[in-house]
Amino acid sequence: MKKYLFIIPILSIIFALEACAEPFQGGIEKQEFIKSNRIVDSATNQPISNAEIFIPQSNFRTTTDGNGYFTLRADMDGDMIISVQKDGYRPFTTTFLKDTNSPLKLSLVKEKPADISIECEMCHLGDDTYSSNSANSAEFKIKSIGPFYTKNFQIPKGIKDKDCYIVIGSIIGVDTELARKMGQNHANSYATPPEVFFNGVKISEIQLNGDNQKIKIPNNLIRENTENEVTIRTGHNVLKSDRFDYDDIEFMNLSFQAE
Ligand SMILES: [Ca+2]
Repeated sequence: MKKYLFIIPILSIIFALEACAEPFQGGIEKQEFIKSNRIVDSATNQPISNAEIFIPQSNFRTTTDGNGYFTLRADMDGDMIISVQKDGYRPFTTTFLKDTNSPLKLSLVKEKPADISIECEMCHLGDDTYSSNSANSAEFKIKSIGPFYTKNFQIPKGIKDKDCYIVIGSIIGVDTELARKMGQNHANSYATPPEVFFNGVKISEIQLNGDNQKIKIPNNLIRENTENEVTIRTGHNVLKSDRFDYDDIEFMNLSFQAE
């Protein structure tokens, strides 16, 4: 046993030297982040195998192994949205911050009968012009669909007396004054907050970037057994005067939940 204890430090030194010998490529050091991350069931804490992980900004996909582990082999040089899908569970997104050093442990919540997924894709709102100091601008890879997103979806009967929410899985790029105060961006100016409308009535303003933002829907706005409309309109820069500038934002995983 003593012999092995001696060998391990030697091997460590050899590996450390190997790591130092990593060649520079085109003057840029090749960097890869390899992390052991895990996905579990929020109620039982049991690992979830074969969950699909997707990072739209880098087009990176992987799945969890039999013990719920997954590895990120992406050049995570900025804050990015990680999306997780698994049958029987609510679609899940989380914002991975570039200075995150510890492995991720993500908890998925079982799908409920009243859950309605409105949008799984990542959406970019704005005009595709933004400062490099804008929150998360380095991650914008998807072309803008314009200043607003709108979608109709059916709400079944028997929902009206429950607590109903529009849930935004993750949102990045919001450049409000509050987001700037909280250190989420370093832009010189700021923008009005994105607004959320339900059946034509404004129900919320989004002041900050982040995950799992739940917006309560007033029950009198909900139409049962027919189509309902949700709209997200991005804000605009308040200090620029030479041209109208929409705030460029991205969101992913929009759903309706009743509890
Ligand atoms: Ca813009």
